[in-house]
Amino acid sequence: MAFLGLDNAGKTSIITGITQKFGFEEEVMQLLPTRRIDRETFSFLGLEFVRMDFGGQEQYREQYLKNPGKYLAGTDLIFYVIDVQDPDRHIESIDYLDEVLLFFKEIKQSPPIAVLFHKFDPDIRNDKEINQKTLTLKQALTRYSNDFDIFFFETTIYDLKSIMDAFSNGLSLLFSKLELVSQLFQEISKNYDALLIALFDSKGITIGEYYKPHLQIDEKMKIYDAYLETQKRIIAENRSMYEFSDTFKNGKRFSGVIEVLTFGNLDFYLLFIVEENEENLGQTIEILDKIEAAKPEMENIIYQIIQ
Ligand SMILES: Nc1nc2c(ncn2[C@@H]2O[C@H](COP(=O)(O)OP(=O)(O)O)[C@@H](O)[C@H]2O)c(=O)[nH]1
Ligand SMILES: [Mg+2]
Repeated sequence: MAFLGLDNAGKTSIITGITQKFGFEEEVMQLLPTRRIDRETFSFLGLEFVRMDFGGQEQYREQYLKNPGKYLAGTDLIFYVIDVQDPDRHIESIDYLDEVLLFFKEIKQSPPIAVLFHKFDPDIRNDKEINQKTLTLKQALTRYSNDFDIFFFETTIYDLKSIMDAFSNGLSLLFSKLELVSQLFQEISKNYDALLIALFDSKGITIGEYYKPHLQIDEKMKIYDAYLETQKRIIAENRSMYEFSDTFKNGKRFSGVIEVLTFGNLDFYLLFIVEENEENLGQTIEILDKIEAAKPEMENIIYQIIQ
């Protein structure tokens, strides 16, 4: 799996964000430019992956493109990062992607490509010009879709969920069975009034997820933050289940339960979120019952995925 893009696009920051879920912003500010390629291995669903951060300075780009067989061949998944706040370099960025994809076409490989429109910070999310430029980029990129599966994401280090979503969705392209998880959650959510049901691996990568369509982006962020906080506690206290509740910006409260599912040496975290109902204090117990009811099917699917 390769992270590619121009220098300064934010590749190393994204990887740092994925790797260290907590307080990574400070660290990112002191990053030095990546020289050539940083390799790191990690495992997901029991399989080993090599994550490669390709330094994006011109001299390195030339080097990869001169000998792409050495650097790029065999890549199973590409994350291509574009800085939306630097439109002066968009053409340069597209040219680079062009050359990379030309190489893959020549060797008849077609790894899926997740394009990350990065630095889509909360304060510019509604910026007309940036949105327009991003749209133009997307239109330019669709010409690759005959030869490659290409997916778009908008990310920023100020919203870790946006980065984890892009990464999880990218990875899920390599595991066709992951769809089953989200499908199951959708089924379950019909029977129970859940705001969100999600399954994460121990690193916070989403295996599957369902949420009510009306759930706002800041509500999702809030839930994810609460989830990360709780997951930390679960690990610190060596628990197998944890209940928590918190408040959205609009004052509404939500309750959550996390249950740890263990398969061999792999831990998974099942998250169930419902809106809190003050008149019904027995609700948490009901959620627990629902999770219990859904567990056998859940476990069955995880078995299929990690085989
Ligand atoms: N505003 C903003 N700055 C970012 C974001 N991600 C990274 N940066 C900054 O962009 C610069 C380049 O990041 P870096 O990860 O080194 O880019 P790389 O060369 O692609 O690896 C650094 O100063 C980061 O702090 C983001 O989402 N928003
Ligand atoms: Mg870098």
